[in-house]
Amino acid sequence: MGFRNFIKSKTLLSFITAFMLLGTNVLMAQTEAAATPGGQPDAPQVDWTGVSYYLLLFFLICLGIAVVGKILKIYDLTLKIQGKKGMKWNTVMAVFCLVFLAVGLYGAYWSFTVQGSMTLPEAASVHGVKIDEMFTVTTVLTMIVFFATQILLFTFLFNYRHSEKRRAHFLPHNNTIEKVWTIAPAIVLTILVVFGFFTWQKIMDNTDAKGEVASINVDITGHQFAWELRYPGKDGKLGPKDFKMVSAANKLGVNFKKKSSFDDLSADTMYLPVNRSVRLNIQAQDVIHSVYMPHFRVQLNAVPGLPTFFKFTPTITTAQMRTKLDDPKFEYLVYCNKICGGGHYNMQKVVRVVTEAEYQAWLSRQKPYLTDQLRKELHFAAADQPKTGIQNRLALNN
Ligand SMILES: [Cu+2]
Repeated sequence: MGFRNFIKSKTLLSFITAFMLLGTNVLMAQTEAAATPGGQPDAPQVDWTGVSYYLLLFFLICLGIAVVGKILKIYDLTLKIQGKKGMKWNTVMAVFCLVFLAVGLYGAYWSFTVQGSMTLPEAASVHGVKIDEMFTVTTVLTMIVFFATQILLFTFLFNYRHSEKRRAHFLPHNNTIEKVWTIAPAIVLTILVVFGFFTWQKIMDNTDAKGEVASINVDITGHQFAWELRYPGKDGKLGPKDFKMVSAANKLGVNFKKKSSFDDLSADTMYLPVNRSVRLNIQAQDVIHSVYMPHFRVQLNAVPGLPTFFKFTPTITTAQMRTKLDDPKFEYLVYCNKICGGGHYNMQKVVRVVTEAEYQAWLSRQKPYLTDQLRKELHFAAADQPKTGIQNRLALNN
């Protein structure tokens, strides 16, 4: 036994030593990096010393609890040796249950108040408000169940702890109870699912409402690792695409056999006019990406070979949101929300919601997708097939 304990304490000691060494190592590496003139002191760093500190603290607390437990056990034994009754372990455990309930409920309260304030600002789109409503309803319902069941569970454990004066009642089966706890959650869940189903159907409804101005079509294409944007030109139509036409100058593979392709514009920032319906045409060129615009509660996967779209209406301009959040640097962003490879974290673009006038002014400044280089490239291609209409049109444009 003695030897075994020795081994155990040795393992524990080497464990603690390893953690301390790891801590100092990382600390030294960090000071070194900060001292190097070429180092980037501003870059966010994971504070591993902090992590090992908390792990150590956790193990120390466990050790402390174990020591207190042993002391109580010895106290208990001495009581028994003296011919006394010994400790009431059931009462100790029951009190611990109440303590656990109080600490747990405080933890839940803490996460609501502290982390709750880190959630997204109010939805900046028409359908986003509905999604938020659904989220609130689900959260309120599940939280009622959470608090009720936790309080019941731990107060029952406390109230009905072992007692010499009480006999437990044996209840092998009760149909009424079974029915209640099966049917009640089934009804609540069905309501939530049906509610969600109709909301999603409304969001994905692609028909224009009566009297609504036609949606603005914006092409968003994901590839490793960037989003490419294409806006329609004066005709309001986006030219069709063909993956076989993708080249260095024609990144998206726009088909220039169609007239509608010629006035298409390429853009670096996604500008959207406020209160106008936008239809994002979503595509991917290599792996699955995901268009994610959290402030508008928009997310849809970009799947290679499967064009999808998402129609929504932004309601709050960037300027308005900046005032609301009291953050003059605030920008809406479109992210990629699928881990699509090494550069995934960098796959984002700024989205600016502006007034109609600002949007038109911005649109007039955008460069055509059909660059000089692409014209040259197409001209060569057209020369091989003299019978296509492209050559003539290109000749006119040149
Ligand atoms: Cu991606």
